[in-house]
Amino acid sequence: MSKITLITGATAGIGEACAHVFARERYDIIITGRRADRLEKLAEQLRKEYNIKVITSEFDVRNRQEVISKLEALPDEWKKINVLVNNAGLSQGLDPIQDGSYEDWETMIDTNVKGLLYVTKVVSNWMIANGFGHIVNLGSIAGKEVYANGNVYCASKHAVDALNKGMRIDLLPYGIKVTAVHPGAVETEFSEVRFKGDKSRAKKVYAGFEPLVAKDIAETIWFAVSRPPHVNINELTIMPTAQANAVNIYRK
Ligand code: NDP
Ligand code: 8X3
Repeated sequence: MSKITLITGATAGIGEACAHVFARERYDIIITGRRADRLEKLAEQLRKEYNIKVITSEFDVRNRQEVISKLEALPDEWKKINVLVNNAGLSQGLDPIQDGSYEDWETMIDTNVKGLLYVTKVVSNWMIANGFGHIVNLGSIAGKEVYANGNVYCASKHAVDALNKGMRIDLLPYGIKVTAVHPGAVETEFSEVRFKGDKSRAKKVYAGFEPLVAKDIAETIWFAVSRPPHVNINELTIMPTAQANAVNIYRK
């Protein structure tokens, strides 16, 4: 088999773009997410376009038992994973702390933090047994800075930042690389999800400037993954040229 990458949250945005970039680079790919129809459609497209092997695994990263059983059910030859892209994640709401929804908070923490941990535990053990591997964690500028009403989403991405640093230390003796990519504004389904389907509010987030697109992030991840064996990119922050930090965006 070729090298293998497992991408969580490949049904949209950055995860889907990563699937295309890794397929172009001749990796066989495991794509995961909750929307089975999208996974099947993407798998077909990747097989046709790049002539690589693709398998799909439908699970919700918040469900620990499901994560473990679906991953353990993968064929043994697919457990020789070279690259894990911990991408599945989301924001829900943009409210001051006193008005925040318990449900939104739990969804973000369960997905962005606990989901990433569940997948990482299973796959890092395979990587240790295999003697190779590279874990790429999707952080955010929200994991480096805090902005008004971003409270819990920012906290969840600060947790990813800490976990990225922690797993890099813990996996050091095994030669496993660990990288975080922290993007600013990327136009995907992210804001539509954050605003629970309100497309016009989501559109305003990216109005008046040129945001990043998912492919920009996928190519950056590929840059990190394609460094020579002795080089690890610990972390990397990537912003639209029109965005200086979490809050300063120059809009025309
Ligand atoms: P999208 O909404 O376009 O894609 C999110 C992906 O995550 C989907 O494939 C979705 O799949 C998956 N996902 C969400 N919840 C779950 C779950 N419970 N179980 C399994 N999969 C899940 O957003 P992006 O591509 O923009 O986001 C990808 C990552 O990048 C996230 O971690 C996000 O926080 C981060 N990021 C995004 C930025 C942006 O501006 N867009 C900036 C910085 C970081 P499905 O719904 O099918 O399960
Ligand atoms: C997504 C970018 O600025 O909306 O992580 O938090 S931001």
